[in-house]
Amino acid sequence: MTTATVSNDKIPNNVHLSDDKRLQRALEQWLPNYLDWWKQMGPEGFQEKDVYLRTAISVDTDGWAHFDYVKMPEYRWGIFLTPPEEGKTIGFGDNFGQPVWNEVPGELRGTLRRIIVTQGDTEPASVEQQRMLGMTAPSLYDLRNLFQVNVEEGRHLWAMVYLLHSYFGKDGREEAEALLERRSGDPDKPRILGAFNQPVRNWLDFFLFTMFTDRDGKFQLYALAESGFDPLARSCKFMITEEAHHMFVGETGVDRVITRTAQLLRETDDVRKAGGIDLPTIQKFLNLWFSLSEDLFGGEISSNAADFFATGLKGRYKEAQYEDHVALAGNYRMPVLEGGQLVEKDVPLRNAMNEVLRDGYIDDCQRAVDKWNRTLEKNGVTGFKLRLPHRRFHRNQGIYSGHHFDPEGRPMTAEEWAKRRDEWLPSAEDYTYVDSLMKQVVEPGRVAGWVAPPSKGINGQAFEYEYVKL
Ligand code: BYC
Ligand code: FE
Ligand code: FE
Repeated sequence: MTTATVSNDKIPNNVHLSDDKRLQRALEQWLPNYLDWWKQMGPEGFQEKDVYLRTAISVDTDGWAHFDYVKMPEYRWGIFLTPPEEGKTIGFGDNFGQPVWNEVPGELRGTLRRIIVTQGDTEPASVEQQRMLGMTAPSLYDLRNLFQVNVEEGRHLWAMVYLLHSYFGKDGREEAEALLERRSGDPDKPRILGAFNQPVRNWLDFFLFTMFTDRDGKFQLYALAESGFDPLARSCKFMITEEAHHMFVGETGVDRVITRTAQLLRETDDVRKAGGIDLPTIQKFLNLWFSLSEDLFGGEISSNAADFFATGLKGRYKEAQYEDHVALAGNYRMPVLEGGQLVEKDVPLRNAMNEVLRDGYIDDCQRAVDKWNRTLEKNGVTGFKLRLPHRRFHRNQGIYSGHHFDPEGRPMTAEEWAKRRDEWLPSAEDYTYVDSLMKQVVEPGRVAGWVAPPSKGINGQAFEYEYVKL
């Protein structure tokens, strides 16, 4: 299969869409519904503006993307899968070593559809969560990055809808419609996973969301890139390429906020008075988005996860790094609550696969936090370090949900928690303050007072570049 795209197709793709007229028609029918959704729920206020965007045009490692001015509704959302590999076999589970599937095995149909729908649902959800942020962008550069993330999440939805339409017949088409009907935060038709119903009110939320929540995306996509269902594996593999920029926006976004805060701390002890975001507030937002994102890995002890692994639908992060791909032997030791006490328990490894994936995620998050702390140090802040709260802190999924723990992971009563909650998570007053800083700054080269400019622009352009033509 070639990786070239046929540029005059309505839907850019490297899957020979024009050879499958039925599928092409089905997707072309979904397209206007998608565009209606985008216009209604996509970025508010900038649909007619030219934005300097990256568009995926192939899966070649160099030259996969093209940068140019595009109006967002005219973005060419395409379908790209990494090329199939000759003789590829399933890398884990009970079917280890068997050839990968290019059709859906009948007995796995329901489970696989569910995984694809869950993955697909997060993509439009995040666009919905972020739709008002353009109104308060701290710079033209940030405005452009927001829209870049948004259009690519739109493309990720396309990637999952392609799979639903191609491999799941009528149910797949119905699921594809339903992906456009659920709404983030809507009590009657919410998005599927918790964090995707949480408001992203301001740019501090946004930077922490792209840092922590998109990073769950990275780990889930890596796990699905191992799938024995090869079209899913190949779709996710290419999605990871785009994901790197989303996490870059988050990680450097937070780094720029703390850089600015550190500058203000040289002049004053009262960062808020100087219009910055004080470090304790940043820590609380970090605690919130890290814990919400940890929940996205599901329960510590999960028969779903065991089934996904056993059947070969979802592997581990970079499965090749493990020696034993069957994982029938061995346990994962974890502290479990029994009668209010934490007791170490051995859990069969397959049932602990969510926790294994979460471990890798937490390490990756810690690496970024260490980097932020080096930024603080370099900028003369010695008395404060950011830190990840304990994995038991503020959890709403899994064995620790329904219980209370402090950021060190120590159990506490509901009364103590209620008393101290606002020390650890953003209070209404913290939100009011951070929201009050959010004023749109869009003159090229200017930046809001609560965040430092980036060290460089996008695609070799200067920070002053006119990333969005207003
Ligand atoms: N919220 O066995 P359990 C991304 C449900 S992000 C609500 O513990 P399982 C992106 C669960 O569904 C990546 N419900 O969990 C980022 C189950 O329900 P049922 C998205 C939850 O199934 C930023 C029950 O609780 N991709 O791409 O092992 C911007 C018990 O489940 C939650 C994926 O998630 C939650 N947080 O694992 C844009 C990959 N957690 O069956 C995009 C596909 C669990 O009792 N999904 N539940 O009704 C999966 O692999 C799994 O569904 C999960 C859950 C890892 C999410
Ligand atoms: Fe995505
Ligand atoms: Fe993303």
